[in-house]
Amino acid sequence: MVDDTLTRLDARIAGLDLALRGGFHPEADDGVPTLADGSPPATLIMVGNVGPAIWERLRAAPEASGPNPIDRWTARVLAGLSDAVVFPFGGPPHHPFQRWARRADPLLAASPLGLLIHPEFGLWHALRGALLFRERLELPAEQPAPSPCETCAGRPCLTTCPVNAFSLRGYDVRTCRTYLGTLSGQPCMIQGCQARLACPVGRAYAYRGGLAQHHMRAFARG
Ligand code: B12
Ligand code: SF4
Ligand code: SF4
Repeated sequence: MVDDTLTRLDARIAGLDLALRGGFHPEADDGVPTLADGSPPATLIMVGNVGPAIWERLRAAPEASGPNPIDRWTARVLAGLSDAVVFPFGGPPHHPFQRWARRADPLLAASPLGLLIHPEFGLWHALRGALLFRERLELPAEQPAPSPCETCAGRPCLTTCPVNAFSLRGYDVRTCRTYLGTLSGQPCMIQGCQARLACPVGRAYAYRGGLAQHHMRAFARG
């Protein structure tokens, strides 16, 4: 049975255009920080966003003007929902959010781009915060599924980048950023990363317009 706390949290988070992305009971080697009194949290619940819905809400938020609007908005709206909250930003050192996200949701897998892929949402989701609870909450049992990458014909994410920034060796960040500063790089700046857009999975959730451009501008600034 799913815990009442989770049911209430789910409604609260959905009302913010965010989504609960699973949870787990941390072990010592998960690297989850302790609570303010030094005790280890018994439950971590991952919060993220799926698709572009978050953008309209952000545009209306007081954080819309000024630096890092998504991070500042997230910090405000997630405060007080749990015994502690930690964020993917603010490092280095960075909390291992992708590792935690895979522990929290067995449907997630690493894609060749370094992003986690979900069988429904594809590459179009992000991690916004991890809610830590002193209590051990009852979590739904999720079953893993094969990664869509395993059966992907042609792996277009690896062949679409005009400057071959993604390869099986990893992501050449410098080559990508340099290209984004050129005239030819403007389709990436306006529509989003062409390699990410080439993925056939979860296209209905792809970031569009303002959200795509916001992320690209933030990334290009470094
Ligand atoms: C540093 C960082 C970057 C760096 C370096 C990535 C790298 N080569 O390692 C740079 C600036 C290049 C980067 C870029 C992007 N990033 Co980034 N990044 C991070 C950050 C803050 C820390 C990663 C880290 O070092 N973790 C510490 C280690 C110990 O944790 P880990 O979970 O075990 O680490 C994993 C990652 O490092 C991952 N990884 C390895 N190589 C790459 C390459 C890329 C491109 C990515 C995204 C991840 C990745 O593999 C590790 C093992 O699982 C995370 C947030 C976080 N706290 O995790 C976001 C994060 C990984 N990024 C994310 C995203 C979406 C991006 C971008 C696609 C978009 C953007 N934010 O602008 C871009 C890619 C640019 C493009 N062409 O579109 C998302 C991924 C969501 C998902 N679906 O998986 C995260 C989780 C942020 C979030 N709020 O959701 N990123
Ligand atoms: S294009 Fe294919 S290999 Fe690349 S991320 Fe999408 S499903 Fe995976
Ligand atoms: S943003 Fe453009 S240049 Fe950078 S990796 Fe994606 S497709 Fe390549």
